[in-house]
Amino acid sequence: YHNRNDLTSHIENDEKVTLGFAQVGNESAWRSANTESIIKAAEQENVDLQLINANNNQEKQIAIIRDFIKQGVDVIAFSPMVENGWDEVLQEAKDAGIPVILCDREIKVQDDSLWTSFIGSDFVEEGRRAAQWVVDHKESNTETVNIIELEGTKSSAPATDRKQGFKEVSEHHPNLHIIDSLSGDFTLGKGKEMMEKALQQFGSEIDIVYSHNDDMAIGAIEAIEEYGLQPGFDIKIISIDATNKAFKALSAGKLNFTVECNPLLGPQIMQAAKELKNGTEIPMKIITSEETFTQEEAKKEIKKRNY
Ligand code: GYE
Repeated sequence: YHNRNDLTSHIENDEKVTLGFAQVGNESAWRSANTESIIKAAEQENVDLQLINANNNQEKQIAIIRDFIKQGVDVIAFSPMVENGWDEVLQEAKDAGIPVILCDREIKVQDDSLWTSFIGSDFVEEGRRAAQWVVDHKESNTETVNIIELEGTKSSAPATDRKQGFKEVSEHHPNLHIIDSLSGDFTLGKGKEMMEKALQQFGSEIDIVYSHNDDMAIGAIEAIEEYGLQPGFDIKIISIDATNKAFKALSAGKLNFTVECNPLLGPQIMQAAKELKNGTEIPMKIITSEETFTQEEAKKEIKKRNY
């Protein structure tokens, strides 16, 4: 039988961690997989999770975080919609002694002690990998390659970094021209709308579409088909996330390449929340490992995926 203090310490350790998660929205298939991973991991790890959706609105996301501070949760986590505008509310969290975990997107603040840990991917590397495929598949070093870029949510870390990464590689190849960059806000609908606009302006001049996520790439595929061209052939398309939508389009020959971005961050977030509650130091950055997929590789991989 446990003596008194073992029992007490046991109860203290098992006291449920309360985690407030301010989710950015439900803008893409990646985001749905991310939300599901967080909810599932909280159940498995016995974490008392409150996940509230900000519907891609920063003011709402700040209000949700303020409410968690008022409730006095143990830990706050969120996927910052954009990079700027977090200093004030995170200062309030710090003053309340509540540690903050950044999930999948980073921020720019005056004082980096306002957040404790970032769990996510290296978006700049994802952009480089996308551009490397274009470099490896271009027919010549002189023939002009016209590229349309579909950007994610303006001022978000993934959009900024994926743009930068692509440029870091493409700028060494003078025949690669980004003829226009349009913001599709990471959604299928806006991605389709922007691609329609690009087709109106450039038509079959377009050789490649570089999309910052799969949902906008699927929108672009629909727009290209409705315009009367063959996506994957007349216009090649590369995207990022590697969700099921991308694997289906790769297998159908309508998408040419996708760079993985791992949404299954739930287990790492719960682990970090528990360690913070127990006063354990945790790393400032936890970067997840990722791959890339061609049409051939997609046919095999699709069976292993559940998102
Ligand atoms: O690529 C996109 C989602 O922040 C990494 O946001 C995430 C991005 C992801 O809408 O599909």
